[in-house]
Amino acid sequence: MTDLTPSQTALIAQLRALCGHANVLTHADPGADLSPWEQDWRKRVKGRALAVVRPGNTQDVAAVVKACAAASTSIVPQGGNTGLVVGGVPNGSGTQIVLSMTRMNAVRAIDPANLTITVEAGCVLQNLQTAAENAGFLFPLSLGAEGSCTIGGNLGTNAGGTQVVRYGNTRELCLGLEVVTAQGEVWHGLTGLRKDNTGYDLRNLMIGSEGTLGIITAATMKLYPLPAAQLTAWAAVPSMEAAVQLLGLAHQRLGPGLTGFEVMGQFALSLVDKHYPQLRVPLWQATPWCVLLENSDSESESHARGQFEALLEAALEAGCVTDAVVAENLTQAKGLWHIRETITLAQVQEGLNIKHDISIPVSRIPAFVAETDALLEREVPGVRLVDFGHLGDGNLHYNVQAPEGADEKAFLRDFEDQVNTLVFDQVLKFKGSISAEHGVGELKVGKLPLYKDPTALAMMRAVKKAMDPQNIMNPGRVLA
Ligand code: FAD
Ligand code: 2HG
Ligand code: ZN
Repeated sequence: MTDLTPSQTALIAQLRALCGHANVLTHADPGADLSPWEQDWRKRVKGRALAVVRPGNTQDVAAVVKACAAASTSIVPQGGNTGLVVGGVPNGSGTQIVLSMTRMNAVRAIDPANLTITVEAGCVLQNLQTAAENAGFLFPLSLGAEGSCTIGGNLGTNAGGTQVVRYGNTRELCLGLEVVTAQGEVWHGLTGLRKDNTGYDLRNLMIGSEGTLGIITAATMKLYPLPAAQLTAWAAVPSMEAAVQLLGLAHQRLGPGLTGFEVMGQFALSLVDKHYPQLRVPLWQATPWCVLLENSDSESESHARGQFEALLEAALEAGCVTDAVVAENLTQAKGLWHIRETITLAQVQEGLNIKHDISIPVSRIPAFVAETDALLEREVPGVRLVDFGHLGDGNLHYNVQAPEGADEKAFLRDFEDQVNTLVFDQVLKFKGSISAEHGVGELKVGKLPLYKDPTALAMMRAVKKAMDPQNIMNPGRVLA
């Protein structure tokens, strides 16, 4: 620890006294490797932490925050470190604490009559889903990173995923929070109430704040009855207009049974086919777009199948579907969903890329895609578009891959800003948002003021100043 200041050395000693020596990791430790906490998932940024602190309970979190506040040391909360916008890793200064929440992973309570589950923030999403299922309930939040992301990170980013069309974002699934404030005080907000009009909605202020207002230590989340049947279909559609038409039909015919509606462009699926041929992607070669739909039914499998077949027949007749397969069983359904979830990994295999996680009113998505594709091809000849996402929510992952054979680092250096500006200007024109579900983090912090309503930004700054006047909570993320 020779290059630390005396006050940093004293802080680390204090944190070790609070959380236990083994739960405070530093670069000076023998054989230390802090890169799992310092490197972001996309390998866009590698920061350097003063220390990684792993508290075991809420009182420890509060004490750590008080100690850091007294030492004017900033804190980066971290869950599973699967975030895609560089929000959960430290900056390069070597002065920030990473507060890793993964030791706080207990399921505290399940209340079957209230349809709620209370968990600690470091609980891995998949473990939360399993705990709910073991108690006979559904916890519907579902995303590709569910094996390692935590509910604290899901709340921090207000994650979306593949069931939003029916159940909403993480925000809609949360009833109460326990939070440690930037002053190290504990807000006991685990109410589990569905109605509470006693003033400002602090819960919703914390959700989606990306660790910039405080630390979520536990949450009370909604549970739902397990569906009697869940059926999945994979459909080839001739155009984005046809995909939107199919969505309308699916809403009409399935009502609340429509629990998933994903669109996948041909190039996105070709990457899965190229890098994961064992997954056997269906129907992709003969069509520009495929759609993955899910029908959840509270009656029976045969009822769900009947509804699904009638929907697909109507869609074939209307010409918005050209071919389709319905999964015969759960294993086949999981296989189809696995293909969809593998697009992100296939894109990583193909090389560094530029991500745009955008939302546009569903009705305007076909025009957005046609116009923006043409503009990009004109500006960056040969550019490859990895276009897929949660069409049911008006959320596209409009990702941009370097032209075939191009040097990907040079591509990012030379084109990232230009491509972002082009796409975000289009998003503004179509009255959309530059972040639908991944958040702002550090990657979009410079762009936010250009695309967010100035009055909204001013209110956000006022909230941040009031709640974190020392600016120690994840500084430089969301707001510059
Ligand atoms: P981290 O990455 O550790 O942190 C994310 C942010 O939350 C950071 O700003 C961090 O400071 C803050 N944070 C973490 N814990 C807390 C806490 N306890 N209190 C306060 N702030 C906290 N996102 C979607 O919305 N939909 C998807 O479909 C989706 N799919 C994905 C697929 C893959 C393969 C990957 C790698 C990511 C995907 N994501 C998706 C990104 C998504 O944001 C994360 O997977 C998840 O929500 C982040 O959880 P985490 O625990 O990993 O958080
Ligand atoms: C998904 O929907 C995730 O799979 C990741 O949000 C999207 O890789 C992406 O751009
Ligand atoms: Zn997504």
